[in-house]
Amino acid sequence: MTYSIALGPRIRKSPFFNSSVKAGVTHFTTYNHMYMPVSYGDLAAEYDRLINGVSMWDVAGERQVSLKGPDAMDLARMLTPRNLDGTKYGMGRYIPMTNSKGTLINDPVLQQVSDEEVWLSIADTDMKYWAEAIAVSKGMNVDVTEPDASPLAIQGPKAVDVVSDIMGDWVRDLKYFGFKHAEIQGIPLIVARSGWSKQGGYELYLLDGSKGDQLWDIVAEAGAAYGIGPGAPNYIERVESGLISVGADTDDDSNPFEMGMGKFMDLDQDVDFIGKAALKQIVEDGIKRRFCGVIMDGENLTATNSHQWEIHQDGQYVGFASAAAYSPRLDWNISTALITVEAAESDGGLVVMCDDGPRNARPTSLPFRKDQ
Ligand code: THG
Repeated sequence: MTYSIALGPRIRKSPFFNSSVKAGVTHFTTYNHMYMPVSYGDLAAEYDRLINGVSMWDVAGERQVSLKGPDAMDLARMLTPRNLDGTKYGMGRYIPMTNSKGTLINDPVLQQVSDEEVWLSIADTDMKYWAEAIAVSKGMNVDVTEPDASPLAIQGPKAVDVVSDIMGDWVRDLKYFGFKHAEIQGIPLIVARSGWSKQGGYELYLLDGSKGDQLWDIVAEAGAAYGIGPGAPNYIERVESGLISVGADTDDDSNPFEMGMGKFMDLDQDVDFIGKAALKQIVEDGIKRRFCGVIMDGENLTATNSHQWEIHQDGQYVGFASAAAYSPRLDWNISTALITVEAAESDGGLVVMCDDGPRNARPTSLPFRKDQ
């Protein structure tokens, strides 16, 4: 059976779309209503470049939601249980966002880009409408828009060399999630030390969508000496590293505590953020599930899962596996999973209902790779 997803005007093209096509993209997903590359046809080479070299990714689908105006920071504080005290220009922060039930609805990187403007670099849910609705309901003086800003990620151990060759040695001094406005050959950018991998790297936020191909070429040329090649947020590496993908790893009941985000939560702050009462109740009742890893028996997985796979224990449903893959570095079949606390703390006896049949499995903590 062969089928493909059709292209059309309702889903947007990234400023790097033509460059990705020229570089040989074979598979897209959609992310924030934009096509986003997921493969260039050789997953083993893409994984190897990320682990050992350097890789460039069109992640323009990580759209920005701009909160702009005198109440921008107050609105940001309403949107997250994270305490935003001390936030300043140049310092990004990873923030859980919750609804009134305490459900995790997004997990963006927040950047205060100027005195009265905050950007949320969102995962794949419609936070622009949510943020505007909250602002309107609270009578806040803030404008919520999607700015012309499109991240191009450069990831892997050699990313630091590529980006310092392009931008200058100052990028070596950026702290994790640190960022700064910059320009290269007349192209306005934000340069951030971030990216959805644990291999280190940068994100160049293109601030003029008409210059995507030009920026792509600059990075490809500077990276040639280091063997750069195209890639995409890497399925296997993100599972090894335990990075959260909202929507894939979560469901309509997932709260930040069960997702392991407790360290980003401050329920005692004065701010009356959305979900505060529900989250306090969740803490009082104790969490019922835990985001963890599972290691599965059987032949090496040759395909990833296209939907969440049920996990059973003693014949009972205990949760689901969300991103399963064979890890070449660990030589294990691994998956992220959201399962009952009892199942997560058991020694084994899990059964994952994979597409090719049930596999015995055991739980483990995240990340799978403890050395990073
Ligand atoms: N970069 C940018 N925008 C993004 C992502 C990104 N938007 C979508 C998505 N990724 C948002 N989700 C995440 C999830 C995890 C991380 C960043 C964004 C991440 N987490 C580290 C971890 O969990 O170990 C660090 C968290 C911390 O310690 O603060 O990096 O990647 N622009």
